[in-house]
Amino acid sequence: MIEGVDRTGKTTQISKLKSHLESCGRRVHIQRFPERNTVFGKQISSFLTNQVQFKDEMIHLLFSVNRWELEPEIIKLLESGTDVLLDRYSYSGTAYSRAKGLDLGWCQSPDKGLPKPDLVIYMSPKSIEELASREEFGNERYEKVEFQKKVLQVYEDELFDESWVRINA
Ligand code: DGP
Repeated sequence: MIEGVDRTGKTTQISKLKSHLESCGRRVHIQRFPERNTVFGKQISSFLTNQVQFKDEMIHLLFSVNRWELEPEIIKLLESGTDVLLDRYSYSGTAYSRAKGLDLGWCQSPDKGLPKPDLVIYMSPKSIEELASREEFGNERYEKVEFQKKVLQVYEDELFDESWVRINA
């Protein structure tokens, strides 16, 4: 699983990891979250592009439901021997909602029971200001410097665990 704030290069790094694992002979599938092409993913996409409004609690639950929507598929892939690389997962769910002030335990609860990752790769930025200068920053709802700083703080202070692999983003 790869985690981190917006524009840290998660998607680029995970596709490089996929190529590497495939060159070692493994079968690999990337699952990106949010997965926008599902029933609930479409609602999330409309929210992120500011076409609809949802209460903080509602969008939090929708993101979690989106992970549950894909859970059977992820289990099936794992059982068939395919490596599943997740581009964001439950930690994103907590980081973004916690940054809005929702309770930590409440944020974690709806994801309880989802498959756990074997490894968390965390993309660690030098500063949010540097990320904000990257291409396409600012296109979606959460891409605001002050908000991203809060999300980063949650990753660093409340979620980061010694078992995670920290990569200089
Ligand atoms: P991405 O496709 O990785 O750029 O993610 C889209 C946006 O949604 C990004 O600003 C991060 C945010 N996001 C991703 N997962 C979650 C989640 O589970 N909950 C919340 N509230 N936001 C999320």
